[in-house]
Amino acid sequence: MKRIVILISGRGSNMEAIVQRCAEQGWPAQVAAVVANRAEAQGLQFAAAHGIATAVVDHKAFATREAFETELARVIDGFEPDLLVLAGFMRILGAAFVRHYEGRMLNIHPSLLPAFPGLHTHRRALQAGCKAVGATVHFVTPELDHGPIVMQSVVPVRPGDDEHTLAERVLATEHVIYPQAIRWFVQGKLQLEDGRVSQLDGASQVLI
Ligand code: NHR
Ligand code: GAR
Repeated sequence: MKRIVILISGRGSNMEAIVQRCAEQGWPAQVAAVVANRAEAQGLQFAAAHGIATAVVDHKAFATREAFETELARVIDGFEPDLLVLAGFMRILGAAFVRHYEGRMLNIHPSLLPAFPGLHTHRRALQAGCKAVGATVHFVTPELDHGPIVMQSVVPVRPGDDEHTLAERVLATEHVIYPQAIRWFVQGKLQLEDGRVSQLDGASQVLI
């Protein structure tokens, strides 16, 4: 059984989708813990209600990013993860932390990378006049939102869309592609070569 630790900062709807698909589809894996950097993160309640261990490492309690990340890694490593999953985790992570989990840390980002790394992706896509947007699951590397791409979803931008309607349409696809990408990881079906990901088990994109 592969052990998955999920990092969240807020609602945790991607975390919920992962927990549910893992149970329904009988992955060779278990969600060992959900860790948040904010005690108020709503997702902690869902995790606890499902018998999953939870922990909080509040970044505001640390003087430096390094001190926060050292403690975060200590707490995570206590759960002995094979895979670390960022699911709406809102703190940039330094190179030392990222290297410690190299090749076993995934993120979902609400844009079609390499377009729009960073924050406020839907607002920026609307401002740019994009006609399609989406989400990307990628391995995490020290450079923000630049790691090898595992899976992407593409959704249309419709007349009258605002940040919120777009975010909702993209989020529905995140709940499909993130569990699929993680399932491939725990099944050992992802191959990393020359900074690119391949797998032979099905489509690497969802087109709405
Ligand atoms: N860290 C590394 N090294 N590489 C990535 O690809 C990462 C990462 C940490 C988080 C998720 C993320 C995203 O998908 C992620 C990917 C937060 C920020 C940010 O600017 C940017 C990207 C992502 C998450 N955070 C502010 C900060 O100063 C704080 C914002 C807040 O607290 O609301 O850390 O886009
Ligand atoms: C998701 O849309 C995720 O892609 C995005 O935040 C949302 C979290 O929702 N992530 C980022 O913006 C990372 N910078 P959730 O907490 O309900 O999963």
